[in-house]
Amino acid sequence: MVEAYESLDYEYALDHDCTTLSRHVFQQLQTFSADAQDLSAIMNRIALAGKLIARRLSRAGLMEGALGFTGSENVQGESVKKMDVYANEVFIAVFKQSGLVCRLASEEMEKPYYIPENCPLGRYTLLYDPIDGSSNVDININVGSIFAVRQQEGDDLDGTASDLLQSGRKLIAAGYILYGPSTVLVYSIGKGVHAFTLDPSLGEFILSSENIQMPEHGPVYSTNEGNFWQWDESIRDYIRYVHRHEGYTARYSGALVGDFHRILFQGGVFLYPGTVKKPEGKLRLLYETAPLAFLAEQAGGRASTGTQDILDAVPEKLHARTPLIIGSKEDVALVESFIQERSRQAIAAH
Ligand code: AHM
Ligand code: MG
Repeated sequence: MVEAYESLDYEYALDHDCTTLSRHVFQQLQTFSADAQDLSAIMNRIALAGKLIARRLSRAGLMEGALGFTGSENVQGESVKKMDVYANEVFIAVFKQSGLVCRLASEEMEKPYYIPENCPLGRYTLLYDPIDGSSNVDININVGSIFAVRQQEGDDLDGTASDLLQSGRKLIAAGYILYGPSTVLVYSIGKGVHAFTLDPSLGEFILSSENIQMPEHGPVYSTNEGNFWQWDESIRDYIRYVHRHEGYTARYSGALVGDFHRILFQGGVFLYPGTVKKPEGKLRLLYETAPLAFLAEQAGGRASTGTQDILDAVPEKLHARTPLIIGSKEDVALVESFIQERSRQAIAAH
């Protein structure tokens, strides 16, 4: 009798240990169709990129030339770090041989990178931010990679990738890899949000949390309050509100992936609003805000620009930016209520 119970325990433990990412994708789709195989293979490639980046990050402090700036600027005019370049190239390298992805569009590249030999078959585009929160890299604090997958529409013969200038409702998968004390991959293919932890002894991402549900409210508000002086009055109203009410706590790491990860599990809200001078804010729609909005909605949370759902926002160019308010439903609605109130007052004053 005792033996029988023990063997059941093993069975459970092994099953848990063996839920790899590709197996999970097939389980979710309940089919081995060509589309399911593509998606599973794409997720596997993303996981490989995550492992390569995690490996380099874990030894970067001991390596010559792994940390610091390259001395050049990217298309957005930001100083590029050596890890940004490495991680960007890792994604290209793992997808070059895949036969799956025809285009890669990244925060670090002015134009999409085409892999023509993949295009007849692999009509997918990968959108990604190779290292999100790169100011954290040199000081050994968490960073992430953000990704999203879309089906290519049309032939894109002129190389403008104009089909990407549509709303985030077109995403078929999205997620991120968080390089923290452990490496965690979180993804959704539109069937809930699931987290996998990299088991270094196996070299595999193993399922660690399934069907994650974001709490409807949480104590955390996460924003760079150093920007207070440049914000619109409505955002200042919200910050004054949390300063004056019990039950709020501030958490801000400088890496969106890490801040979002906390909120995904524990609830709360992350804000990167626009400023009076730059109303569109800092974060990029295609590579940062839309992929995380896809996850937030899948987990029962919300993501808003302040005036519309992030997933409804249509970029006017590849590197378009949007303000971001993302997290628990109630907390996002509270921030929006301050924005609505100020706009009502502005209309009434005219
Ligand atoms: P990056 O992708 O170039 O690193 O920029 C995005 C990052 C986010 O991860 C983070 O939330 C934000 O920029 C931090 O910006 P700031 O330093 O202005 O607070
Ligand atoms: Mg980023």
